[in-house]
Amino acid sequence: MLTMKDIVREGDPVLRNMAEEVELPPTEEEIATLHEMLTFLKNSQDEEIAEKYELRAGVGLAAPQIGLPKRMIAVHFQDFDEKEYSYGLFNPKIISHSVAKTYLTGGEGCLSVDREVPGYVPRYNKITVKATDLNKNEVKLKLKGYAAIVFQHEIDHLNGVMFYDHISQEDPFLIPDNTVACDE
Ligand code: 4LI
Ligand code: NI
Repeated sequence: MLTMKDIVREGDPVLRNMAEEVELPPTEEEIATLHEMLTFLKNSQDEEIAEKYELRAGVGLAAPQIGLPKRMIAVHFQDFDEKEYSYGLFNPKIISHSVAKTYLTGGEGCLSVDREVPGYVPRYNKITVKATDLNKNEVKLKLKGYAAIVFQHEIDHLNGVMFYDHISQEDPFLIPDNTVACDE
């Protein structure tokens, strides 16, 4: 089982490198790893399990965060209209996005970052993601608001990008034009 000791922390170059595409169809080993990443997220959100294994809660995890430079992400959360998102995805790609942006009013956290970084992280408010899921099926997901933020945060990890790269140096709480708040 994956625990916090498996999570790579900032400073490790794997978090700053471009991850490699997964050759399709994924191997059974790659599928098993992605299942483990999804289980980590579920465990991290289960109060009893999280306390027992000292897991920090997360809703998303990218393979580079466990030291694996491959284009794989897991997400597990509900958005505010109770819609469930639970996916393990290979080669996720943003194929289109809105002009309008959004940001989490509480800022963003990351399992690989053991400090609070204050500021708003502007992201596209709507995105369409194409990927291959754990059943080896191609999926196309239309996401907005919180869901769009979580997927963008995880896909960024595949490109060596950290959330704080998007925070304005001059004013961390600057809200760009055409940007709506996202409270979650
Ligand atoms: C316990 C059980 C306030 C502060 C509000 C906690 C179950 C922050 C928000 C959770 C913040 C669950 C989260 C992310 C933020 C903050 C991630 C709590 C886990 C809220 C997820 C990837 C950014 C995702 C909204 C510094 C580890 N997650 N909160 N950001 N939750 N969680 N991110 N921001 N301020 N990070 O962290 O999984 S996208 Cl579900
Ligand atoms: Ni992260």
